[in-house]
Amino acid sequence: MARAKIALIGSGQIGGTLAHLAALKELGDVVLFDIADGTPQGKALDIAESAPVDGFDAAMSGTTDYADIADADVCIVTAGVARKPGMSRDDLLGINLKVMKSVGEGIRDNAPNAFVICITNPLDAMVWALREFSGLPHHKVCGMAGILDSARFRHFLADEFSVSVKDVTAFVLGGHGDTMVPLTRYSTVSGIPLPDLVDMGWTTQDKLDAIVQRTRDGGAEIVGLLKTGSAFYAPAASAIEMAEAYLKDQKRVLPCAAYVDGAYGQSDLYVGVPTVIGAGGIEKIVEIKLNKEEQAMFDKSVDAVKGLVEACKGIDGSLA
Ligand code: A3D
Repeated sequence: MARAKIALIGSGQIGGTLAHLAALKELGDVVLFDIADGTPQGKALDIAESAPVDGFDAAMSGTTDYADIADADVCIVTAGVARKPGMSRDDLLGINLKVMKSVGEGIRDNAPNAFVICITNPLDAMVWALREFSGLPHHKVCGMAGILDSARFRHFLADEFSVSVKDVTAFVLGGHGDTMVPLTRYSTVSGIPLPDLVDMGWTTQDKLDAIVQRTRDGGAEIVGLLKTGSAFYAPAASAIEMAEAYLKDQKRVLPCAAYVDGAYGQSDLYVGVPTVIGAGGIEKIVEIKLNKEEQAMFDKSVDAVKGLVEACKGIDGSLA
């Protein structure tokens, strides 16, 4: 059977890391695309030259021509600009919306059967716009954020409890922004929910609240440290988990920005929800029962996403 083809649209910090991870995991042949001529070609060659050392079989190439992503099985989109200190994700909207238009059209014309994972910020609005511009089916276009936000939450919790990250599960819902909703009730250590762990004296409610807030601010914390850009190792690892679930039909239950039309009382919107990812793309949206407080937080997050989508429509009349 031929190898899968993975197109990475955007070959910056995340794009390069995605290429390296996809190669190490032998998920398929990788095509790096970027408008900055030389960057995708240079990164592709550099990673290809690591293959004899690491022992992976995956062809790597770099391009500035959309024709080279033809018939890709997966497209992961990181094209655009990233945050600098002091910027919010929403500040990127105007610039990255234009980028989503060219990327969406490039995918539509060259890889219309791909499973598309958007990472470009502000995530929930950009994945919505990318879907509109590409015209691909909604279940084949999604956004990466929930896995990253959950991973950050899991890391902080494992650190607090001095247990392995492998035994910590976490659930984060809603938009990828300051209003994201880390759900403590559905987050566990080996099945023991966080509120029970507070009762057991493993941590205090105050410490747990601080960890929830640190999770919400997780992206800004890295931006503040790096000063020149935003996180890229954990975002890339998270998107690779989604691509692998699709390519290997793993039916993984993963939180991601998915098209919601009916579930959670929402319609015609991309927002972070638990999903099942397999060969059919987003095969299912898992609708969990939220309590009043959680529902209120989710609604607030949805409102923030809706505001950004409206702003997109205001900027580009073809989206209205
Ligand atoms: P960066 O290293 O700047 O790479 C972006 C790349 O996109 C650059 O190489 C640009 O040349 C390229 N580019 C710009 N315009 C186009 C275009 N029209 N077509 C093709 N390529 C283009 O950024 P990065 O890799 O660090 O981040 C990429 C995006 O991911 C940014 O928007 C970040 O805000 C976002 N991001 C999202 C998350 C989420 O969890 C959702 C996390 C971290 C970063």
